Amino acid sequence: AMLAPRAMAAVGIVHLFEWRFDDIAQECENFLGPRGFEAVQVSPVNEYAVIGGRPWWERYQPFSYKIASRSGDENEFRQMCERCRKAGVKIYVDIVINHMTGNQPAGTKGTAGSDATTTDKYYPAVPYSKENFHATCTVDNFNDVNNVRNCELVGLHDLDQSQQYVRQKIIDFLNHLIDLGAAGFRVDAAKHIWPADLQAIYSQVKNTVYDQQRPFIYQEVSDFGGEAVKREEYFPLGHVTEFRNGRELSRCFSGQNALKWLKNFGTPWGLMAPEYAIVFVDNHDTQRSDSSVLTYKRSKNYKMAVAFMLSWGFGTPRVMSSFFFDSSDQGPPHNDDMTIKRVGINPDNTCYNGWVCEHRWSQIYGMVEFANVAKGTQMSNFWDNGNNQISFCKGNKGFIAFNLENYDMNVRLQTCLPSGTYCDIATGFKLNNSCTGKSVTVSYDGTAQIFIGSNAPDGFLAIHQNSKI
Ligand code: LM2
Ligand code: CA
Repeated sequence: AMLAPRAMAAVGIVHLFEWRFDDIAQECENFLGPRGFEAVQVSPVNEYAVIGGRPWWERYQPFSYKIASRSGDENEFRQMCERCRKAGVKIYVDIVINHMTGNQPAGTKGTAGSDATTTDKYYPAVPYSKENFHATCTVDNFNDVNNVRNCELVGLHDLDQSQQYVRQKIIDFLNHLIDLGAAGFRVDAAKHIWPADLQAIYSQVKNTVYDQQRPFIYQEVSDFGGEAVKREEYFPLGHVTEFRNGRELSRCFSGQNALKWLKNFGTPWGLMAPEYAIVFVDNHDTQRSDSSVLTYKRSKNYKMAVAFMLSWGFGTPRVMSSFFFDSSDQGPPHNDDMTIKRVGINPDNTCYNGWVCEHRWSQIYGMVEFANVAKGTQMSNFWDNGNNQISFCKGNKGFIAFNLENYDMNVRLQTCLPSGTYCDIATGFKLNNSCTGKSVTVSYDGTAQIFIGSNAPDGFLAIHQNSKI
């Protein structure tokens, strides 16, 4: 059923990985807008190489800046931006501007039907030719900034963004996306592009038609320390992806680091300052390539990690929304003609047709609401059992507890909430002023008996101002 339009500030980005534009538009209207999601990250939208078997990663091999992808064409992109804007949801586009394709077999076409001679670095649909690229060498030395930024990342032909001609092609592409309704950009492989070149490009990009503000820019830079490229170089330019967030939270919520240490989670752990940080548990790369990162495949621990991220309020959170996969190259669910399958929606909000839709799990969208409610509050009353049970308050608006022990948690704790009965959004949700899950009674002194069984499917309990019944 359609929900009323929201009346609250929105928090968080959801990456609708490989979704079709028509499905995204519908999702903005029926789900994301009403539930307080601020923005959608869409997979690359410009023309890219059609690669045999249609792996997801073909989208990271641009052929031109025409808007033509497996998600839809330019017109569908424009309509999606407009429908999402009306629903209060921004569209952030994943832009691939570091490189074009690797060497592809002769005859390979782009998704708009363009030709290219990839072995000669010739892309007539832009047009780029080999003098617009760096000389061929391989990124293989992360101690050398010149190697990282001027050589080819996994064989992808590396553009020379110091050339005014190349900059202008990229600027025109970004301004075209703005004209079509984009409100921001995820800058793919930003680590491999000189910050001064990015600065020159961003400065020529116009304000959005979404709200006449600067586009929201977040740059893909993984920095675990010890490399030549530092995340700080990108702070003057925009936001930066914080990979340490997912690594540390995955360690904690898979039992490799006690939850009690989370008391000061953030910059003391080596994370960048929250005003720059895009935080996430997994992304489309780490969910395939990093087995230590929690994903939908370990759903209980994953939901706990995502719930912690959304409750803690550090940085700008991004939620991953995946398709099921068995092998790392596997592309999105598709029909016989290789078009991407529509996202099927079940009555209980979950998805079918091969889509995981983590953002439609009640614990996750429930915690997005928690994040909206708790926005701007301070954390207080951090409690732990000395090991793997913790709880804390967010102002007098929200309370959350986690149990990762192999025994039940049953403790009387301070919730900081006004007295009353609250619905635990981990086990259910509010429905016509009653709760489909566990109810929690907060007494006049703000305390409540908190029970989380060791075998509970979700391992946390969360109540907040809007879950009062
Ligand atoms: C990213 N962030 O900075 C993306 O998040 C990541 O998904 C991209 O790699 C990468 N940068 C480049 O845009 C993916 C994928 C790679 C894949 C590339 C290009 O993880 O495996 O490389 O996209 O499609 C593939 C092949 C690789 C081959 C390369 C060039 O896997 O073996 O290298 O194409 O043909 C010879
Ligand atoms: Ca480069």
